[in-house]
Amino acid sequence: MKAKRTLNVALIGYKFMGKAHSNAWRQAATFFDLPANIRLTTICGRNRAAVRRVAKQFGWENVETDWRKAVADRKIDIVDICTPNDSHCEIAMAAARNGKAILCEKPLALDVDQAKRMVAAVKKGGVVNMVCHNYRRVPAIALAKEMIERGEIGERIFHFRARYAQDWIVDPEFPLVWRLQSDRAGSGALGDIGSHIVDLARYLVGEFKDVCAMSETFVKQRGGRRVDVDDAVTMIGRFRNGALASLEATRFAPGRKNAFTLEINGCDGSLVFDLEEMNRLRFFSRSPAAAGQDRQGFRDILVTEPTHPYIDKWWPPGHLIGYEHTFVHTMADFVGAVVRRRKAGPDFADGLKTQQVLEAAAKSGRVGRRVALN
Ligand code: SOE
Repeated sequence: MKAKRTLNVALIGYKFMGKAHSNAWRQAATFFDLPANIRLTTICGRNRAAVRRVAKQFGWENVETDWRKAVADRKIDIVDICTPNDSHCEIAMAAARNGKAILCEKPLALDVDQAKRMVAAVKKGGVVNMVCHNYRRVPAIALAKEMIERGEIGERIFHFRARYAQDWIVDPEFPLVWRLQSDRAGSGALGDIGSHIVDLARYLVGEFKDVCAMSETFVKQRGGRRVDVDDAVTMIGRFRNGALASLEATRFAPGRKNAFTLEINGCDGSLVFDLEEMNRLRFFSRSPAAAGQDRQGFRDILVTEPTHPYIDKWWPPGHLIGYEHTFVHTMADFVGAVVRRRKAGPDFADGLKTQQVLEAAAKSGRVGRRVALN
């Protein structure tokens, strides 16, 4: 039996996403029969003491304060980018030049121009690459994808409707953190959480033909500094396959902590998902076989069967999984792609298409009219 190769990972970033990814690298190696061993080789961050604490907490072997050294380290196979959006491009391009496989947190970049450069770099480097849109790997979302592909809600989709709502910056006294600065984040709710629902729209329904959007910055000053990103955005759009999109991303919905819901209506049925009940998928079928004339209604699927995506690696039916498992599923699929040198969706080319929709939405908000996607 050929010994498994070992993939050395360098993680750039150590805060919220750095911790979610650290946990996921460990759990993927534990719960999934990966085609390679995973080594938590190096974790990078500017604050050595803080990075040391996270390294100790999650078992990273080495601490580095200069990401360039980690990216150039010949023993590193995978670079995992969990930094603020403004450094994604520079780090990814350096990693591609050094022949590293790259996992990059969403959104891919600050703008389309950077995203295009990242796509060109990974193409030139011939390296496996993925954008970490973890919600694609919620089992209920992966099941929805399978059901749509099997035609269970019909060949024709009419509507994709999604809302991603949070409330962490409703307080005007909340400070101007990097996610609220356009030079660090690129945009506000649009790129941070809007990128998730645009990615899911593209994944579940198809590519956009055009979009029309309106955004608002409700709190215009924080700490005496002007807020130059959107606090909320509302988008409508049309897919190339004729379906209509209604999307909303807001950080000003008191009580909604990290709530995203989606509904897809097809000619033969509908699917409904709510992240606050992430182990469930609601399904309505118009097919006569599904229910007698007076027995129609949404079926509430508990997505915990071993036949459901990823679930066989976890617990018996009815024992639920959580937000952190979506990152574990992402790492497991990414490692498979790295070892087999195949595409791991969504890759950077996907990330570029999502960035183009985000940029079209921002442009639409500025010019006050619909913007086509070329
Ligand atoms: C903040 O809005 C945030 O951490 C996003 O950046 C993540 O992508 C999302 O999954 C949770 O909320």
